[in-house]
Amino acid sequence: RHKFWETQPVGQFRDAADSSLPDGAIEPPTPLSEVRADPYPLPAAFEWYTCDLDDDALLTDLYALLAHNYVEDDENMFRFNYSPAFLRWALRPPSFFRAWHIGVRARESKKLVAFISGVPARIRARDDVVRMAEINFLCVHKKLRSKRLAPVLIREVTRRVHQENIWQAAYTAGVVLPTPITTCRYWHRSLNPKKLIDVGFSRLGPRMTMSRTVRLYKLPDAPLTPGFRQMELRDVAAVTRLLRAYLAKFVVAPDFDEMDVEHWLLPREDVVDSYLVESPETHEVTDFCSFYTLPSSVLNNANYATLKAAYSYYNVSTKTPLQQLMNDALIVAKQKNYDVFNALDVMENESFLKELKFGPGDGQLHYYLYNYRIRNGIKPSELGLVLL
Ligand code: MYA
Ligand code: JJ1
Repeated sequence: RHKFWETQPVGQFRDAADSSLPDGAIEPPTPLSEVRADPYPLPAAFEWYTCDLDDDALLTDLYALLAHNYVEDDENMFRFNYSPAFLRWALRPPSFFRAWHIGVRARESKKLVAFISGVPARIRARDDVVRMAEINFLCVHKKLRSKRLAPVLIREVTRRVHQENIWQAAYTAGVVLPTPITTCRYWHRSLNPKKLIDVGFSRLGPRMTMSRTVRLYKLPDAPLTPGFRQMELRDVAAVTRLLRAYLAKFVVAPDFDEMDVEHWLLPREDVVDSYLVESPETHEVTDFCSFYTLPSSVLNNANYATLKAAYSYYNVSTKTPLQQLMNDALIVAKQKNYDVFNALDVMENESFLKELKFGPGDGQLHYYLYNYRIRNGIKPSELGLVLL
């Protein structure tokens, strides 16, 4: 059934019932001297091309490859449209490896036709902190689909990760592969219901008029919680403490240090937004919320070319109730002109989704680990990891 995935050290569907297999690495590391030294062969018309994201021309080519060929919804109405600034941010965290930004070009025209990337991360599974690669942005040009290029890209990124003495990876996909550690649902909170309905992202509910719908989703003009403000550089230590203590509650979560928090959570315009609550009395940072910006192209609509979507990222509440904190996140997203606020049912998100008028989407997101078994998997609420 899965000619490629059956050969890989991942949870196999046939082992699902076998509870004797232990948690942890599926196969041991091999000596670095035994890691294959040269790239896997590609069909003759193509060549490997390690991408330099400092190069604006390359970044533009990568942006265009993804904007035209990356993930769509099940009815092909929308396609993710990651911005160039977002791609630079996502692919260059602390200690990133340039060799893990892997392009495939046509030898003749030099056109970029496929891509896969990894970035290093420390991810904790139960009490085991593991160095992993986070694999993302796997893309093959529409005209080159179903030619078994994806397995070559995956083998090549695996080889380059192994060369750094890293033997595990984390990734997400909209498709079912052997074997998810958990399956999450996307939820959506309308901020601009009229546009969402006009582009076919949502529908007018039964017995609802447009004006009733607009009123239903109305939000205050400004955040309500006293002390709610943007995160700044001086907050990195406090946010790291809050986030580390919070993520410790989950079965699988990143192990963030201050450098990671500075990279992943310090606000960058139209890429990532972070807010916190600083107590007006004690000046303590007690709560934190964040979202990243990922627009989607609207395919085949005469009136609109893009949807501006915010995606819930990491949120921590110790004093402000999570629901109130996320309501303020919705308010600032609305102020900033986002059309929709999206969230997965990970961490404690279930506790606010319905109350804040999120509705379930038609998309799922499956989470995977490579060469790491978690017997029986976990629930979305036990997952403390959000990939971009
Ligand atoms: S998920 C986002 C993936 N991208 C898209 O969905 C964009 C639009 N689609 C495409 O560009 C293509 O359809 C892709 C497949 C490139 C997805 N993850 O070449 P093929 C398997 C893993 O003939 P194509 C993300 O970025 C499929 O089951 N495998 O197919 C995370 C089959 O294998 P098998 C996938 O459609 C990526 C084989 O590929 C996926 O032309 C994590 C068919 O190949 C998928 N999303 O190209 C990658 N889709 O026969 C794994 C299909 O066995 C990382 N397939 O069923 C693993 C860890 C590596 C590092 C390890 C370090 C230690
Ligand atoms: O965005 C998604 N679905 C939308 C649009 C559906 C259009 C028709 N297929 C959706 N809208 C309903 C919203 C409504 C708002 C008011 C309240 C009720 C709900 O459901 C879906 C997620 O739901 N997105 C996708 O399908 C995109 C792909 C998701 C898989 C991503 C793979 C990630 C790649 C790895 O990095």
